[in-house]
Amino acid sequence: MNKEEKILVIGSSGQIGSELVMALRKIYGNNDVFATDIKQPTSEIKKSGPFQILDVLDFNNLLHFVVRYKITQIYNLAAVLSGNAEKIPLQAWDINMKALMNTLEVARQSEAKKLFWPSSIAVFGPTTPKYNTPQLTIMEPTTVYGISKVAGERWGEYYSRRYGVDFRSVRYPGLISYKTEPGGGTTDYAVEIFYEAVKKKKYESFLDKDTELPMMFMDDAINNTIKLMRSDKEKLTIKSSYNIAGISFTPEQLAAAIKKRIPEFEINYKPDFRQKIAESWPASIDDSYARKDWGHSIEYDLEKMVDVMLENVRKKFDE
Ligand code: AKB
Repeated sequence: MNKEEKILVIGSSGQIGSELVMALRKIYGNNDVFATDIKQPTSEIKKSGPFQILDVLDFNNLLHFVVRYKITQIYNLAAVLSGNAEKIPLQAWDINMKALMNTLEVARQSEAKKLFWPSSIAVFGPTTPKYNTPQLTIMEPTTVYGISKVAGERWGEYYSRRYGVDFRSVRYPGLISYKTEPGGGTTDYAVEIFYEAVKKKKYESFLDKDTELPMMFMDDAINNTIKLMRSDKEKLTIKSSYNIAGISFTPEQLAAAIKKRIPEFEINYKPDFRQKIAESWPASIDDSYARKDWGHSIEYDLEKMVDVMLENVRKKFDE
């Protein structure tokens, strides 16, 4: 069955894409996973299989690509993240929505019926229950990124019910990884801190010390994303996007875990505009639907994640 799948990853040079492509190539074979982006990819992606510059905003090119390479599944990871989107609200809305609508339409018009699109904890807002945030609850986001994610979830469900597009999605928490740095998110502090801890032994956090947010190590995010995409469609009761939980912590707790391993490490706090965004988001997530429907589970707790991050960020500086 794997042999017949041809997979297109849009946004393959970003934080998620650069790891997802390699994981998919292990499963489906190097030549059947097509990496595309408007930026150059990592050398490992370039060397291991097909990569092409492709702009998801160009509908005709996208459709042509999908038909030409007989694509059966699309992962569309292109997005302007929360912090950056607040600086260019209208542009961010246009990019995020057009990127999604183009892939939904391509899925409708082609054989690439299975579509993954990432939603986010940003769909929630200050009126949402903050702890153990339920799957089905109040969604009144205050950021343009969050508004685009709620709208995107609705459109995904619409295309699924009306046109039979096999739309699948998770609400990612902050993702922590070392291969490619994130860009422009509110949860990015939890990645930056490792680089600064290794390089300078100090970090100035743009979120306050007690701002608790849901996070997840990238390996868990990738494994669960692929698990969702390989699950039986009949088992999926949520047609929009699944809550998935990883680990929740504050900047102070993360700094303490780093200090245990780097005793000289110091942190100070200088909250900027992203503090307000973070305060509007949940602190922890109830992912019981994802666990029950398709077996969502995680392997990395805070301690294990900090060990792996420090080991690999150190290696990067030694290279
Ligand atoms: C962001 O901070 O914007 C993202 C997200 C939680 O979706 N990491």
